[in-house]
Amino acid sequence: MAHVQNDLWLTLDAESVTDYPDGVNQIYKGEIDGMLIKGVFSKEEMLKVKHKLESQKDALTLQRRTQGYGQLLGALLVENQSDTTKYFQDAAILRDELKNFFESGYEATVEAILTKISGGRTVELARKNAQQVYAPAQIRFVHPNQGGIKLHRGNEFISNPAFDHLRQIAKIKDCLGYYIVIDKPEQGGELFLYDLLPEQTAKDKKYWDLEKSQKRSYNPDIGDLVLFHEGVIWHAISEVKGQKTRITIGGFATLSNDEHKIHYWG
Ligand SMILES: O=C(O)CCC(=O)C(=O)O
Repeated sequence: MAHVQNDLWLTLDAESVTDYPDGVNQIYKGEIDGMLIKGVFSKEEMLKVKHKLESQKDALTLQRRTQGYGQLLGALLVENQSDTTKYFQDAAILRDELKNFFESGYEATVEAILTKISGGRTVELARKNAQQVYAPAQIRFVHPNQGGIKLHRGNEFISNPAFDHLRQIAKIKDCLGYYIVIDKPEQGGELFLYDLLPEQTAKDKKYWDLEKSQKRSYNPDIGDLVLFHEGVIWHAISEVKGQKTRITIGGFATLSNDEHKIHYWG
């Protein structure tokens, strides 16, 4: 398979992303909704990552945080509003731990793939200064029978003061999201995109009938990377079924305000 194009969604091999050299900007501008890039990490590497996550669980400096859908390992930017001190401390710890988890280099691999679709822009992990560097991602554990990750989109959260610095350097409104599958559940855990929901404020969403809404679903495999218009398109992760937890690692990406760079963070 070289690539398959359905409406505004692309499914491609990691080698074929070069067919979309300005892909990040095309998603940012809404020309493409997203892309599923196959085999960015090998299944063997992801299996090792999963084993390390499990076997080193209690030895890690960072502890998993409980979330509605399960657990999160990483730094949480919106945790303390404008006080991002703890965020940057946790981000530094996570960056070190990712070096131990990913033999191939997590940041190097993500940057290499984003660079191929960056329109010639430099891809850089967002940073506030030499000491305060954003985390490249969060690791999300979606547990079985907990309802999945509820309907949301990035633009709901960007007025949080935690984003004040990012707002100065990057176009965080309408930004992109990405995630890579570390382990798949037996059933469920698909990404659902809802195209026709009203453009209302987030508080109205509890009244929306998601069952009846038009939706598309994507089910990436272990090692695949999904990059999509996370800030704009309402989306959810369906409930996980079976015994296994769905494990993904991901974050956000967008153009710098001067459009010379692509910044990413988690
Ligand atoms: O599957 C994931 O890691 C989360 C995907 C998602 O909901 C997001 O990126 O906003």
